[in-house]
Amino acid sequence: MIEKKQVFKPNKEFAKVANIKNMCEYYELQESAMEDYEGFWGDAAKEKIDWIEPFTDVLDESKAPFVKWFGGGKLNVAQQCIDRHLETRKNKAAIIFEGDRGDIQTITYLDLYKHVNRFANLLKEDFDVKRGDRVIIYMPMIPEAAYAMLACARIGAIHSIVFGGFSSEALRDRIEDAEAKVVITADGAYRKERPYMLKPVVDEALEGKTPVKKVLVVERNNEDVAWVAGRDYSYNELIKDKSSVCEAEVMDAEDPLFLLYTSGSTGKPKGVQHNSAGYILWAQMTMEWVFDVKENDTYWCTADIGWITGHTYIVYGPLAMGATTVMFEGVITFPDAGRPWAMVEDHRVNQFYTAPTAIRVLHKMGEDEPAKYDLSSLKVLGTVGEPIDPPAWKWYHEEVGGGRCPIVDTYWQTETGGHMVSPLPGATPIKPGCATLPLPGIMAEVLDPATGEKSEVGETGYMCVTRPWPAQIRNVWGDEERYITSYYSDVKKDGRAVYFTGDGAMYDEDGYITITGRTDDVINVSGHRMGTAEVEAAIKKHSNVAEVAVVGKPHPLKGEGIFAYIVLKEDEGLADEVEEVRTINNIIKKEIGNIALCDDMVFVSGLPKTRSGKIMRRILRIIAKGEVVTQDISTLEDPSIVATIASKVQSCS
Ligand code: 6R9
Repeated sequence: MIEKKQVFKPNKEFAKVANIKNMCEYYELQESAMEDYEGFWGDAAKEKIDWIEPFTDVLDESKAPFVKWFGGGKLNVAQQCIDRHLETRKNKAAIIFEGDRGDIQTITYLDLYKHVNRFANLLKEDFDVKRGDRVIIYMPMIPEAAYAMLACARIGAIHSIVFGGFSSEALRDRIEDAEAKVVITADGAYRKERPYMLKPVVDEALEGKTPVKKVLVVERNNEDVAWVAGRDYSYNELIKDKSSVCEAEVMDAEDPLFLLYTSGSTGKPKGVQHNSAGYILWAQMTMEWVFDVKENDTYWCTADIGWITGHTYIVYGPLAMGATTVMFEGVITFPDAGRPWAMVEDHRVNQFYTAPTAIRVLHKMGEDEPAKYDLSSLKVLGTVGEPIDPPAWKWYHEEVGGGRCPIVDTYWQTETGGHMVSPLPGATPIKPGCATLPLPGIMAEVLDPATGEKSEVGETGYMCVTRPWPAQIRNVWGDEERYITSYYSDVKKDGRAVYFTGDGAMYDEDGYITITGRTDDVINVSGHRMGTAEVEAAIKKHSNVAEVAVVGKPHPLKGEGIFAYIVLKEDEGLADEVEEVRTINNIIKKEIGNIALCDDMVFVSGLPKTRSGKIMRRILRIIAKGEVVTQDISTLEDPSIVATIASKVQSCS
């Protein structure tokens, strides 16, 4: 077993040519940001972005926590990702697509330019999409999804991608909240060599009153789908006669680029709003620093574009820096757990980025698979989404990375736009399971919420960011109050509200940061955020449910599983419970999607509550883990309920 304390120094050969070569360079950069914050970011923005008009102001904090970056600057993010590369990279692969069934497409930067412009013209001419309009993208992992994103960026429309695993109700909620006028979808796609469908989910989501006027359907699996005349249009038909030239809209630095809905501890998912310049700047900078991607490298991130990782690290970041990004439609364990390694070998992948949950599954299903392939092209391995446990780290490092590739454990969130705390592969001595240090320019600190002071070594504190950064969330779509209460109301430093991530964290003796997990009612299932309140709201839709409390429980593969305690209105015994589980699962599938299905559902006679009626989730978490409740429960409304619940859970497990 690798001890957590073991330190892995960067490979000297790698460091020599890395973008950041040693810790001195790192500290110099970070100190220069501390000394002259606006100078640091202003220089970066001047160097990295092809401005249509230069910015006149770096950071405006006058309405903090609502901030503005690069005021006066004008740009277009699609140009930053495509046009500016045409001079030197027009025949370079921008996207290498591998389909579920092994079909491959290589899309050069020039191809990408044409596809995106045609798409943009289609949206403008046939769908009347204008600057500032919201466009929902509900798509499989196919190149057209990336074209759709960039086409929106090109004409100044705001896209909001909804993960293809979300249900019609979840899609409807997001459409309504964003007041989207267009949905871009596909008939479906392929998973494990079988077609699956998306269009029917869109049809359901648009039943009744909806702001959506038109639906664009990309044909991928050519299965039959229902068609609403005057609303549904075929992409493959409309795109045929579109011009491959489309002038890019001149956008302000702070014009919104996209919304991405994510779970919070309360209420419905929040529309995290990212704006143009700051987001694309940081997407590009972190690609260069954290993955150390070089001109001839091929980079692969296994995420889905429905999550922030797919936005920043499949599409925007790699393309902004002119890299080659691999996009994969399929399932990484199909046809067997050698699939990703076969792909690394085939495409000579240099940087591979995935989630610990995927590593655990690949390890379990195919411990010896990596050895069957030539993985010598790999230079950097990355993880994201949740803490990585030592056995998974060790296997990833030794079997996949051949012991030579640094593992960058990247800590960040939908709201942060890009990486926040992460090793730099040529510089940072790495400790397994530890996200290490804030990236240059990022003032991430672990604070004691009571005092706003830095936490002591070994004490869990709150993971905060004490200065605004360019890629930060700008607002919760249409809800400024929620932006403040969600992120700027828990911690103050020197009397000023600072950004709180919702995560706990801890410093070690070297000042390294280890993320200890969420401090709120958000659970992390396979690296995806799930709000307990959302799952509870879905379960409550069942007419026979009186009360419900959902908590996270450690899960060997998923990181955390979903555990629901349910009080039924009429409890008619065990036979009924089986039926109720089925009914509730169906409701969850309809309201949220399969990703929110509970791992455990236990029917109990009551929930532990304080006298003021607050559910004691802490106790429920302890019982879910199978541990003994040792804390004082005498103040509960009905202390005896704890033992009753615990014995029910024991009998179910
Ligand atoms: C990028 C992404 C964010 C939450 C975050 C934290 C957890 C992400 C992590 C990590 C430990 C890491 N998280 N990266 N925990 N180590 N390297 O995952 O965004 O879906 O918004 O989730 O994921 O709890 O707050 P998002």
